[in-house]
Amino acid sequence: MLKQLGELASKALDELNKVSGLKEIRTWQTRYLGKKSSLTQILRSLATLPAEERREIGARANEIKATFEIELARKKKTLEKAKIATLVKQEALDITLPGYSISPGRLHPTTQTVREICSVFGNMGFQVVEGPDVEWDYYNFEALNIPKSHPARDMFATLWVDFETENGDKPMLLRTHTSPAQIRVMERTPPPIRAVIPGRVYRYEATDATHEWMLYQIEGLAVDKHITMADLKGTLFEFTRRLFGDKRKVRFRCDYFPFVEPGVELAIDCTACDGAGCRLCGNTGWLEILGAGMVHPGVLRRVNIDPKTYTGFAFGMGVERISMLRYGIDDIRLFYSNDLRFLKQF
Ligand code: 2NM
Repeated sequence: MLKQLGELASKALDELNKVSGLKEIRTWQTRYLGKKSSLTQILRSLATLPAEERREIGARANEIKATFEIELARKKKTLEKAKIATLVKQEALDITLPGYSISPGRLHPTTQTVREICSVFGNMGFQVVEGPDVEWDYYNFEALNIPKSHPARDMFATLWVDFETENGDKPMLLRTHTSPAQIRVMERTPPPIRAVIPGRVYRYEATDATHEWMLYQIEGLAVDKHITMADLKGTLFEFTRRLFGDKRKVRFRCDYFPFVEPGVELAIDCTACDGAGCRLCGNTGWLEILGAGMVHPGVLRRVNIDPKTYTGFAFGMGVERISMLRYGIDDIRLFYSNDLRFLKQF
């Protein structure tokens, strides 16, 4: 059998040497390495041989198989090179033609705006933190002064993952704002705290030009001794100027959020009409950018921060809304319907 193997090897390699085309090489491969080839048959029959013979013949047969594979690959390469050389010679292949260009990818407009806003606050000393998208009812509502009976729960049409059960399992939901992550930051960080939290939030509602069931928010938080409304105004005034330019006027008005007291809404004079009134600002001359306020003492107490020693301000904004105002986009659904004609403009 050893002799037979030796003859097979020299015959096969001899033939391979004479092969001159890529088609022939496939025939050779089937004949000497295919399922029905003598080599494969021998390898298959090894199990039936006595142990000593099996070792010797097995080793030799495998060695030959490896040689065949190496030589086959080498031959293929040589033939392919020769083929290309012939084509170039015949000028059938123009190697001076430029290649196909690969169009570079880009960041989604939301990602770009998130990064820009985080970088503005980063430069003012805020850390960027993230929290979970799936939250406990406690972090999303209870800890933020929104108990079950509170009418403010109507402000959020919630996507529930799990309801409270009789055996006391806690209700779970897709967070309706990024504030629960602020609670988590305050629970684990002793003041001073400066944090911004970007992330997805979810609402159970029908979509239209200004509503999506999933959107991005960025919320910020500063907790320290002696933090006042003046710090809130100064920080957010500076933020709007860095994002919208230093021509902008800024307006603060009273607003209500259960987790702050007092609460405010910040608007800038319309970027399209400079306050004269137009379609973008609904003829009011103002664009509402974000909500903010001084963190409610009840919220601080719940995370074991003493409101007699520490105070804080917090704010929150919708990222898509900011992109829409900056780029003049009139339908929020464009962001997540994956139309490249839209996405490629940013
Ligand atoms: C807003 C508006 C006002 C806010 C408050 C908190 C916390 F956890 F510190 F209480 N986080 N975010 C806040 C305050 C968010 O979004 C419109």
